[in-house]
Amino acid sequence: MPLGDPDLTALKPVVAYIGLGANLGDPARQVREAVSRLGELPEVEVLKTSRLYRTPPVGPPGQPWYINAVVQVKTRLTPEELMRRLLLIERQMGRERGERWGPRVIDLDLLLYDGEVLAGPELTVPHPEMHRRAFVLVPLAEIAPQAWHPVLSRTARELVAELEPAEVAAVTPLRTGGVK
Ligand code: 5RW
Ligand code: CA
Ligand code: CA
Repeated sequence: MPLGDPDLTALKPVVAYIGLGANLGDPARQVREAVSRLGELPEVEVLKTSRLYRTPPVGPPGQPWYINAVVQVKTRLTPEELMRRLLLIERQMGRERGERWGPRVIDLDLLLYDGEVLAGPELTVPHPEMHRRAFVLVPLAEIAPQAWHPVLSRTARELVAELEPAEVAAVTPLRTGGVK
């Protein structure tokens, strides 16, 4: 690579976790579509995908329930560049920026990146809210109970255990496709 080229990639592939959420339009369809678009990125391999969960909204009252999921990916992108790709997918899928924590067609959050702690102007990793949110931690613990929060020094499973039981219980797998 010529000297001075911006290097958009980490040196070696790392594991990262991405949270997905939607509560406008056809939320389950949009979450599946976003997982598919993530996997189609040449620099991103989707290793694991959680089930889809129905979750009560956190934020301004009166919005519809969400569908949430978490994926584990392998990537050579830096966290900043990965975040840029997430925002691009959001925009391509019609996300409009409205009220903070308001309803959305799709939301992609970088939760964890290779055990790193980042606090920059455009990106904070781990995601600053993830450890309090059952809609993040329950699907994360489903696919990676040992995933490590490098600031709190806790696993995903331990963080779930520290939530209010009623908040965990409200996060329920979407029933889909089966007979009965
Ligand atoms: C807040 C995203 C905290 C991640 C936000 C966080 C939601 C939600 C929001 C979601 C449910 C942005 N996003 N409520 N409220 N699901 N149930 O995806 F960790 S606001
Ligand atoms: Ca790919
Ligand atoms: Ca977001």
